[in-house]
Amino acid sequence: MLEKLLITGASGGLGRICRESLKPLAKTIRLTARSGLGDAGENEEIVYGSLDDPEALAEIVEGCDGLVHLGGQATEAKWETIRSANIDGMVNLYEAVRLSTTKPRIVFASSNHTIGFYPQSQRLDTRSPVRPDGYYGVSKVFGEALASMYYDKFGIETAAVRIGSFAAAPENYRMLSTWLSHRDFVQLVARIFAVPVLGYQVIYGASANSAGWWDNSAVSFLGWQPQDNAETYRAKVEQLVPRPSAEEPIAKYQGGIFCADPILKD
Ligand code: 15L
Repeated sequence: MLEKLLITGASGGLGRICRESLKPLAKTIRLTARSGLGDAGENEEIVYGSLDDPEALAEIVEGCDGLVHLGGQATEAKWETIRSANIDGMVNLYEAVRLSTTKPRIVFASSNHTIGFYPQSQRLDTRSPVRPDGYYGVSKVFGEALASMYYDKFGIETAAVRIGSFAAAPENYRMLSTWLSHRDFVQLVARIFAVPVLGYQVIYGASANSAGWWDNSAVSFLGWQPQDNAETYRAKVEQLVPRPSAEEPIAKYQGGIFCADPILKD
């Protein structure tokens, strides 16, 4: 069991699920975000702070032996926003980890948008070259590279989880391939902290979807066996959502509509 597990971005959708479900992994859960965390529950600590504040981060990270990094910008945005949250913010966070006495093992919420421009007809494994679909995807590629370097140089271990579509249930045709259920994500995080040696790993964060595109066999040592399959929801999706034409980005590319995002300016 971990002594203290830090969750960044704890007020977001993924953060709220982790706040409840990751409790059994640690004696204490430390939650951080800029705001919106409410009152601390049993075995919880709340520390507000921002990824652009290295001094605050040093205090937030100190004493933690596990870290789930969900903070940062989670969709396409103008470059300044991406750079501040996902480039500078990642450097600030990894520096805080390097300089801490506890050097937590890290789960980094990377994204399928690191490989978003691959066609949906192609199956990928964790060694496939990246093909980001926007500034957001590029920033996650940077985050993965940074984590890899901090492992090789300083031995700080990271699992970069390329999350597909984290949701209670699949909501469209693409999500029949990309869906990651709440319970499968929670079980993946538990396995990442359970293995004696992690190193630096890339993992596709998707449930056991029959229509999935991603092969995690290189990280089978984690012993993660996703339980859910988006196929269970196919009939519901077919009933509720019009089928897109094969030429629409959502049906063509693994990153879906992110591939059609323009370069955003003010
Ligand atoms: C992501 O990386 C986003 O954070 C999330 O909002 C979804 O759009 C997801 O990818 C997805 O591709 O479905």
